[in-house]
Amino acid sequence: MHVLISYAEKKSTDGEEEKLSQECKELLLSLPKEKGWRTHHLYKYQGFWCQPREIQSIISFQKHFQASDTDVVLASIPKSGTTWLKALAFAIVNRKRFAISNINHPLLTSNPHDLVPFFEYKIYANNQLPDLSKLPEPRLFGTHIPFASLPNSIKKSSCRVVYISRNPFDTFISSWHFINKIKPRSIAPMSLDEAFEMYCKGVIGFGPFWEHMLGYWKESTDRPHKILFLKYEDMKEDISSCLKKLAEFMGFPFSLEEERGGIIEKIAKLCSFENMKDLEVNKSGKSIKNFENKNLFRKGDVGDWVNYLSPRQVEQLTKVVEEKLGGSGLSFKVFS
Ligand code: PAP
Repeated sequence: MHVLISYAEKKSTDGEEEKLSQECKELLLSLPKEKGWRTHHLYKYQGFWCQPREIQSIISFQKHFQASDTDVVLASIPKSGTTWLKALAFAIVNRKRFAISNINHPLLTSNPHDLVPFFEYKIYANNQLPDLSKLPEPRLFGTHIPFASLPNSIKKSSCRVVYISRNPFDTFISSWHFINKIKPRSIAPMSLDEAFEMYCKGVIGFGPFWEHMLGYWKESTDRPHKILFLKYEDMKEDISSCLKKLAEFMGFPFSLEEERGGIIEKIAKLCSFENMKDLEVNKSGKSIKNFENKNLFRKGDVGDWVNYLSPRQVEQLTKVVEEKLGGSGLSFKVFS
């Protein structure tokens, strides 16, 4: 009875929770919650913050997904360069099927999120048991879920995981811009100062950011054949070396002949920020959950945070980063 009353009370404030299963609604009542960035609330599920609808699809994913040894999972905390990594990985593993210079290459007409679907936003969003058997091999998937919460079949099979990380200063600024562009009208705009305080407390989708990064970082140092840990800033600085590393790790190394033919430069150009931002599909199309693709391409710079954060905020976030990541061996370049 208590559960029913509490849910009825909550329902009036949380429209986004109405479509959830009864199991999920009841689960939400037992979880810690905070004000959300673009939903009324974020809930702490298995140690990370997420939106109500994501929890339902994450539960299905955790229960039902069966990894195959050839799968590649591309993981990140939002706004770390996921779209870029998806484009690069798709171009690499499919280069025999779709020549990079082909004027009909799928990356010219589809957003990378449609070519490499997210488990939590797409595959399990409205379907507990999607049929994934017909996807071409290697299957490429995306996720923002922390390492500890991935299904066992991903952790235990020989499938590979590529993680892209980005310095927390730029990730914060990118998240703040993105959220204010895509939030529903019913949610008030979030000021930079308010978002900043939440970010420093760890309250952001899939955060705390430090736990997200450390989960994949530790696993990548323990099992380097299983997890490749990439940094956005390294990719901006030297895309060729990163592409070689990525191709080898995924089991699709470039041959000498391919390298001599300029394949690395061609992939880098096809997936570059400038090229992708100007494509019609990324200027006017929509992908995951009906989001406008144009919001996925803002500036693509390293160090844009200097234009937004006050000296006090820089000091505060520096302290958080030092306290949480110091001693882990993980560090970031924060200036361009
Ligand atoms: P997602 O988590 O919603 O998928 P994600 O792709 O991880 O977003 O991050 C978007 C950021 O990557 C944006 O950064 P900004 O806000 O600082 O500009 C976006 O501009 C940047 N980005 C998108 N595509 C590319 C690309 N091809 N090369 C470099 N950066 C990119």
